[in-house]
Amino acid sequence: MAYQAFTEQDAIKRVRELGLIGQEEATAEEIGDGNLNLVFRIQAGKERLILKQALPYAKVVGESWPLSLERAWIEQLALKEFAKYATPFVPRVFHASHEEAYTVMEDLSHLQIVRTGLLAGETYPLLAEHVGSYLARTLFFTSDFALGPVGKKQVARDYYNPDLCDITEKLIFTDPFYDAETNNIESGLETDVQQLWQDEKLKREVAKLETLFITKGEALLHGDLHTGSIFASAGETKIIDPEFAFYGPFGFDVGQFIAHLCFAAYPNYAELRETRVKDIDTFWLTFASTFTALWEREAVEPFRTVPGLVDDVLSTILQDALGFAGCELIRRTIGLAPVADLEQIEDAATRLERKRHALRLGTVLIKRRGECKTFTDLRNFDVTEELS
Ligand code: SR1
Ligand code: MG
Repeated sequence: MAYQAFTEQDAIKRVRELGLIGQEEATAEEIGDGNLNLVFRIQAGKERLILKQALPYAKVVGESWPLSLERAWIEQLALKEFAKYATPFVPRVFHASHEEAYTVMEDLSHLQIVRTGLLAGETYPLLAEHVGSYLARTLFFTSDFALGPVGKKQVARDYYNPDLCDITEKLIFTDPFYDAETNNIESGLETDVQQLWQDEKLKREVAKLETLFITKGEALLHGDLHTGSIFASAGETKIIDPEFAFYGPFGFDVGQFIAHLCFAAYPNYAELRETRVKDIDTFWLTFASTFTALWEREAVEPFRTVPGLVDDVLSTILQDALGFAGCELIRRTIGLAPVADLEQIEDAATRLERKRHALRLGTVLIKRRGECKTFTDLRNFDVTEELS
């Protein structure tokens, strides 16, 4: 069937034709609050489903920013690929249509989007551990270390995702560092932003990180792993929305998640800072220990028994991740897709102070990531000078 954007009734009709619901009365609601897609929640008796359909443009900007529909197909392939290695953390896919650019999947409305939950004061005691385990498993098992050179390239063939990589290259690695139209700079931040734009050392490091993002095809990435891409409860975690999936550097997803744990402290920094630092600790320790255990058990890498090699791999992942986290902190503060963690701070002076903090923290992480060869270095890292 040729592509057209669905209405609520179209969505119901399609899942009925597929036999995913019966003839009973059904309702559908468009609940998409992201930047790119339509998301319908369909209810028929006790059955609840999600139908997600790509639009041929970026919803957040409008039809002036066309986008390939291919991302919907890539997203459902990635969900299935990730489910092989991290089943408990991935929503189930029931059906996908390449032509009509939609996927029908498990409804997760018994869980909450993590960013929304954290803003409402919710806690997710297992979140950091779950995401650490999910990333170690999905990244390791889609890499050369597990698949070998032939197997990895066979998987990588499906994840050529130019439009979505272009968004990331522009919105994360380029526009925030120039006076670009897409930027969204709050009044009062102009001096800080000018300083950032004049920082040639920073731009030099950002350019290197962008090159890593473009060229270092180590593993199948989620590609947009922020707290709005995660559903959770106290005991369960599901990672959704991998439409930005492509073969990129191990450190990219790791760094994005670290950046969004930092953002999650800003609504109440004095109270939340320590908890979020502990979350980053737990996340990294779970990631590193799971990755190391998989390496020892499953790696097909001929050099896998060389002492210290896996530690060197993890050291590079950490340094790359800190640089990517820095870029994400900066772009969500002054770029096109801001985060509620900062925007919902009601007091203007506090909001500006936290945004300045995010810009400085991002800058320090990018420029000084090379000093953090181990996580202990990061724990001992004195950022007070730059952040005072
Ligand atoms: C035009 S899309 C803007 C942002 O939304 C997505 O979630 C990605 O983070 C992208 O950079
Ligand atoms: Mg998304």
